[in-house]
Amino acid sequence: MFETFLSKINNHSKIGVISHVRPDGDCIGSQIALCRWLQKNGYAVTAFNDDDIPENLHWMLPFFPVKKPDERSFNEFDLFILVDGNATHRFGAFADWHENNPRPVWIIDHHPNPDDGFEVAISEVQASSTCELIYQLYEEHNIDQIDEEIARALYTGIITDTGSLQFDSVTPETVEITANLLRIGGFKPNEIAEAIYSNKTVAQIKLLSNALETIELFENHQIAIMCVTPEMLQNTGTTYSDCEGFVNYPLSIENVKAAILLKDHGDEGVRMSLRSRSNVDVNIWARKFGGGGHKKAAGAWHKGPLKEAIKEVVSIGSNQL
Ligand SMILES: [Mn+2]
Repeated sequence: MFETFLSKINNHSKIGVISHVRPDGDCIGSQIALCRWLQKNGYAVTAFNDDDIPENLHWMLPFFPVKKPDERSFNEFDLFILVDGNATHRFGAFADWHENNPRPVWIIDHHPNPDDGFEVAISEVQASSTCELIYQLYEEHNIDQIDEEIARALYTGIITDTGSLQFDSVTPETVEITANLLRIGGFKPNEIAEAIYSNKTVAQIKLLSNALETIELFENHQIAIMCVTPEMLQNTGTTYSDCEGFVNYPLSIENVKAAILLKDHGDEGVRMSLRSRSNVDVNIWARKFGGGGHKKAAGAWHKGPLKEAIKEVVSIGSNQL
């Protein structure tokens, strides 16, 4: 899988590695593990992300720093590698800079329908996570280069992108890789699980309680809708970043095939997170609104207002059932 990558990488010396906006465990885990690989093999490497790294991933940053770019940050690099995304526009400031500054761009990713024009594209839609792909880079090159910190970073990405090894993207190989990472890393699953999941604030739980009250079922209980509004954030002293994982609650209702969490951003529109636990393809669904993602998890914006967004997302979804 990494033959081309390994044969061409030594044509470069200064490499920028960028993870997607609104970062998650898989993009940060794979970014850190890739940067450490490049560093161990003699490349000068810098990691960039436009956004704040979620609080529950901060423990990973000492393994490799992730910086916020400014417009001059990118000039010094002769290669860029984008991780966990397959369209330049998912990578924030880099997309604008790159329009006027053509440089080779490679991707390592597992989302469907990649854009054209990447010099090297490791695009494996069936992979559970980008972290699983970075593990394969180490395996094809020198597995002994995975140290304890890299093992923790890769493990985190696999766990967060697979709902803790529950999704249908998980193969026997995924579980074997996860087991190897536990062995190499010398940590217990609960250490990572607690760092990632058991750090909710009381305010977040109150917000969840508000959001649960909004659950509505459509199409004979096959589509579940949940909303979060600015008033709820104000009443509980929270922000939209506190809604992480909320969509799994409506998705866990019996007979529900797909769930959508709608976050009302007022004039900016409505942010929709779509999840499926059936053969309903929420990537196709989200693309009708100009968004996208995976078959089982995708996102999109609606121009609003909230009531209109609910109506349209349900009517488009009903054609998919
Ligand atoms: Mn991913």
